Amino acid sequence: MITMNESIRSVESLLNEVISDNHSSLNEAGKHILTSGGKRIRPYFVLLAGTFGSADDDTLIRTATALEIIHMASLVHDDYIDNSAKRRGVSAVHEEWNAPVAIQTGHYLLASALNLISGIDNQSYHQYFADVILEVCYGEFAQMEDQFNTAVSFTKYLRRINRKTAILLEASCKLGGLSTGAADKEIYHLGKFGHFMGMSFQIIDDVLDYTSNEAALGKPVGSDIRNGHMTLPLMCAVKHDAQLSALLAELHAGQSEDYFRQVIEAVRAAGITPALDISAAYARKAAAHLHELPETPARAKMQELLDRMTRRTH
Ligand code: 2DE
Ligand code: MG
Ligand code: MG
Ligand code: MG
Ligand code: MG
Repeated sequence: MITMNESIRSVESLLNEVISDNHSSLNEAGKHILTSGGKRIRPYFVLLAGTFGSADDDTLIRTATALEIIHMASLVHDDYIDNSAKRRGVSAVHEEWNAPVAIQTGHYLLASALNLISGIDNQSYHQYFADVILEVCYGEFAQMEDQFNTAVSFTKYLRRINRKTAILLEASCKLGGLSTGAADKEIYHLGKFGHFMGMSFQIIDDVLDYTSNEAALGKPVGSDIRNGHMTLPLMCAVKHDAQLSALLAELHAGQSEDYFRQVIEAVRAAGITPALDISAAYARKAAAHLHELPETPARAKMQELLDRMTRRTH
């Protein structure tokens, strides 16, 4: 079995190989997102989870690379949908080029990922990837349906973030185990770990949208409420602040900057601590599943990444 560093390099070179073809603008837009400094979280977890089994490096590398490309595709489309001009400190594809290039780049990346997966001779893999991509799309649809719906429930919010974010991290951990023939019980705990980490992670993302700033985060802040997305910090704040509920009755897309500033202030005051508590509870659940796995260096690394991801402040 190849080492972790070798595996990371293999993923990186496969990413470069896949995202280079003869269509120059697609190629450039693909490279733009590829080189914008992503943390490669999903590939990392595929590779770490892969250490719990022992076989087939090729499947593992393909899986890690494909999941990163699917993630990249979803971000290119997400930034266009969210009208978000920046990602990782550089301009989003629809901003650097235009909307048609962003739409096409997302499709191109998604097709490239599927092309990679088709090289894995296992029908259940293909089905699993299709299911994951469908869930991400359903999560995004659910979010669209609930846009500007200030009465959306906690349950719906949790279901939505599971679909749009946690499912891909769950898949990363589970597929790492599946690719290398880990025991069923280990695959189960890897999947649960990924799921709970993903829930914690997206709640932090939703908190940072209220608390951080563009320079630190590399993407615009305050965009969820401007786009009419009700997230956990807002939902928690509403429970404690009757004035905020009254304010939300006036929420619509064209509201004034002063209005959005008032909402953001109210959420900062009452919604952050409870949302972070819920995120921390998910991180603890993730850690509990991690501790059901054999105590290895990879497990320690996964714990370290969990801590870093779920305690980040920007
Ligand atoms: C990020 O949420 C969620 C990303 C999922 C986007 C899925 C789309 C469906 P955020 P940030 C667009 C298409 C799927 C494909 C092509 C696989 O809170 O704050 O908007 O980073 O993330 O913008
Ligand atoms: Mg977004
Ligand atoms: Mg979005
Ligand atoms: Mg599309
Ligand atoms: Mg966000």
